[in-house]
Amino acid sequence: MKQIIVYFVGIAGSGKSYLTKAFADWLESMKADLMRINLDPGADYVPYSADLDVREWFTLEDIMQKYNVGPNGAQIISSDLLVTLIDDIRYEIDLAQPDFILIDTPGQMEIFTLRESSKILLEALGRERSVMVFLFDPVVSKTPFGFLSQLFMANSAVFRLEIPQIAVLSKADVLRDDEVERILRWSSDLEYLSSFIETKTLSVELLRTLKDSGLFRPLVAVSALKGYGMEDIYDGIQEYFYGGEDLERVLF
Ligand SMILES: Nc1nc2c(ncn2[C@@H]2O[C@H](COP(=O)(O)OP(=O)(O)OP(=O)(O)O)[C@@H](O)[C@H]2O)c(=O)[nH]1
Ligand SMILES: [Mg+2]
Repeated sequence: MKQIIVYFVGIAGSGKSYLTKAFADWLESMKADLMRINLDPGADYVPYSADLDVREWFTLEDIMQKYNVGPNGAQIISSDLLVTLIDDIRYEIDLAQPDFILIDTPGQMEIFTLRESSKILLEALGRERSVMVFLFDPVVSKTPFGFLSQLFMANSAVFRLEIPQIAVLSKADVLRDDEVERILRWSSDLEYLSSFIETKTLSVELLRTLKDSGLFRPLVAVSALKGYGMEDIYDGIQEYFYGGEDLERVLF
């Protein structure tokens, strides 16, 4: 059985840290060994107890002071500094030998998806055993164009990181049932989504292209708060790495 690394990626405030916690708790209840890694040096608070935390090395605040830059500059510097931690992270993983390594990525998703250092880190930890959970923000996803923007962001993360993706509708508990249903249907039924978008826009053509390229993925509704959807994430991982084989037999 191979170790699996799960990166939680999504826009600021989309629920990455809480989902890291909820999925970790769920895996633990299934008796899996895991590590939780916080890669966000700007986090004031993380809701889980991190087994490895970038803030042990530096925080955004430290960097702002040391380099005399504002928060955005500090984000970029801290992202570049991540590569200096690779050996330490690898050492800790080798020591603990967990089944799952859950990685909570920095608040601003572009810091993680667009900077070269993340790709170097991902490569060093093992691309072939990596998967990302991409969180669609529930409020942004409520409107058709908001949903589309999230879809493009999700795909930009795939283009950049080049690892498989499980797309989830985060914090689904904040939406009404009919809203959840509609968003899930947008993600699986191109014609239905098109009917919400004015025709003659580029978007409809773009959607077809995305669909033809296999970049249109059905969303899974999850709630870290209520704890649902964890098994779906797990099943998605299972599908990617074991082609539908019953992972429970392999793992637990
Ligand atoms: N209702 C509800 N609220 C949630 C859920 N998950 C997270 N939240 C809330 O949403 C806010 C942001 O959640 P985080 O997990 O910190 O989001 P994040 O993507 O890690 O945020 P940054 O790292 O700051 O960008 C917090 O105030 C949480 O309490 C959920 O499943 N349901
Ligand atoms: Mg966070």
